[in-house]
Amino acid sequence: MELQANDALIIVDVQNDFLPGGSLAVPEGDQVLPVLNEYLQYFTQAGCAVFATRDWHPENHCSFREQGGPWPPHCIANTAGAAFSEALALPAEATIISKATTADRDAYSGFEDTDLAERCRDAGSRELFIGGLATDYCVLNTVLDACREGFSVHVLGDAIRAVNVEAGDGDRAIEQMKQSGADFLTLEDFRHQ
Ligand code: VGL
Ligand code: ZN
Repeated sequence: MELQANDALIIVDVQNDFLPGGSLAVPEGDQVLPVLNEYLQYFTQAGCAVFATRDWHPENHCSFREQGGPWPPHCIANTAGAAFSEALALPAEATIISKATTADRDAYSGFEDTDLAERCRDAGSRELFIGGLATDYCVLNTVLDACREGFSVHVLGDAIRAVNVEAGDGDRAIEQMKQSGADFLTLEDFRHQ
């Protein structure tokens, strides 16, 4: 894989609440950290734009169980649980995209109610490389929106993990992303060049 400077890396929701010990921990979510850090080296070396999305909910967010939603409270803006993992080597130049920031709306996709598509186009990016958490929610919906927006989408298959509320959700999400035109890569595709 030969990266071009106008390719963009999108890291989805690598926040403490989605990691082991967090309020909505994704099984093996921490396993994406060293993998994403290696990808970050390749993308920053190539001069690519890096975007990091984050779930950034108010205390009374509609997705929380006490409001009738499906999830325990998670990623409440400005709390430790909403912070990016300390173990993620995000460069200072990374652009942070906050989503689902109002009580009445949820957004699994980093493109929903944000300027992410516009920012990718402003960076001259047509090829987007996407990894993070969780495969069956925010990665899935970010990838589907990226395909709909007309980007050429590459999922970093070794840098995603699923919640799997129902067994097989992660595998079905991968199938859906492939059906929508995304292809899947791993670190092996970037090594030994
Ligand atoms: C997510 C569940 C609730 C995610 C966000 O980032 O995949 N999942 N909110
Ligand atoms: Zn959320």
